Amino acid sequence: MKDIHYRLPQHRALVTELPGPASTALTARRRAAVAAGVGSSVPVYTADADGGVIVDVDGNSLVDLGSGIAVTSVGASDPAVVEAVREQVGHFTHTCFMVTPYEGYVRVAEELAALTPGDHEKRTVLFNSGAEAVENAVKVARLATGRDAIVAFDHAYHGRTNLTMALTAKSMPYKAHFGPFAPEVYRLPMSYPYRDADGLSGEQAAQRAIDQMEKQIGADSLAAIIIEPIQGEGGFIVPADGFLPTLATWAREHGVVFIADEVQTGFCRTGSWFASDHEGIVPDIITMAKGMAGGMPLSAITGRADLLDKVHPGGLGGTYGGNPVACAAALAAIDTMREYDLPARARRIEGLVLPRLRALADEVGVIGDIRGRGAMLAMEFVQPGTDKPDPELTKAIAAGALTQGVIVLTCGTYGNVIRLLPPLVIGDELLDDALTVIEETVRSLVREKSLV
Ligand code: PLZ
Repeated sequence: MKDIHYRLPQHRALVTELPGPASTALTARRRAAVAAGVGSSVPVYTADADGGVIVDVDGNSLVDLGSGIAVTSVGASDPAVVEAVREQVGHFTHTCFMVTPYEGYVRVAEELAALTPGDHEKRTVLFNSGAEAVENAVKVARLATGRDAIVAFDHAYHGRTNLTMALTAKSMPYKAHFGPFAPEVYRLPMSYPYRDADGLSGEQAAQRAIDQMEKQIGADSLAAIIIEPIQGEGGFIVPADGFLPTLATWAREHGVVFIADEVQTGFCRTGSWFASDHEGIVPDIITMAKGMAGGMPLSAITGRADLLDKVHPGGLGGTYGGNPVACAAALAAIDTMREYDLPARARRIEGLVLPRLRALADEVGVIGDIRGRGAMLAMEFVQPGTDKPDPELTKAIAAGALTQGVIVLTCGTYGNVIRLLPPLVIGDELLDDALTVIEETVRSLVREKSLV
């Protein structure tokens, strides 16, 4: 595997308590200026970031196991991305692709056609955020099929705009009091091996959803099924083998557009370019964002040419969609993913992390499930001897790891999942150090709370 050269020292080093005085002062200013509705998981302000570390405004060097929610897969200051952005801003920052177009947009579309699953003819549209990509995938599916209904799943997360709130499952904090929501969205049971009845196969779980689609909606009213191949915010839920292919096959047979939301799973995160690749799924439309542009805001839908090209000229777009600086960043980030074989690095991270998490689960009685793929791995915390979620312990683990300088994020419908999403360029030693901190934090909290 090709060596990565870092700009910042790749170590964990605390020079103040966390948060330090400079972060605390910024928190006070923030309270007076930034709306309370915007949260931050970590009360520490960023000064610099590279590889697997974030340096804060007090000079602390923290290990980043969150990647800004699965975004900085190539690192937060990948030299190729930095250089491409510098070069592009020196020429033009914006023209609007709908006014005077530019090559970068076309090249990104060519790359996405080559990288996404399937060798059929494809078309791409670029946007700014994951939610915007999801909205547009639904628009295309409705127009192309002439049908209205959309199916989403339990535990799904698809965004915070009005339509995507309707698709997202969890009320608090994403939806509560923000309605009314977009109509014609139906929610069906997911395959969640840890919480499903013992022995329920992926095919059976899919059949349970298919029965509901046929009985409650009717296939000929259904425009699209949208699903995350591994659910992200909902708890890193990996459906049982066979679930996704069975749904995809049924969708194809009934002219229902199968949309894979790979906003979180895409671009090498799960050990292949897309999570759909693992089960050989070829989605009709795939939504992408996060990891694709090395931290710059860019999202995309790529899908079957016959579907995308049905939309009338001018029907899709937006002022900033496919901004030239974001496109330059994406092309550089994709080059880095190839050059350093980031799918292989994600698999290597899985190989280093999974055995450690499994051993920890065997040792303490509070981890109900270990799951995930590549560098998208999670532990689900429960009360000892039960499958009852323990969100308080989960929160305490994230907070405890942070005091030691390790940033980990939580997720899950029940708030009881610790998820690991390191930058794919993180070094082995740094990862090893961060895992040791997590293990020690879990052990000491289990002791302290007498959870046996
Ligand atoms: N689809 C699968 O994971 C974003 C959201 C964090 P945007 N996930 C992180 C939060 O609390 O807002 C996401 C996703 C999947 C769509 C989205 C939405 O992407 O770029 O945040 O709009």
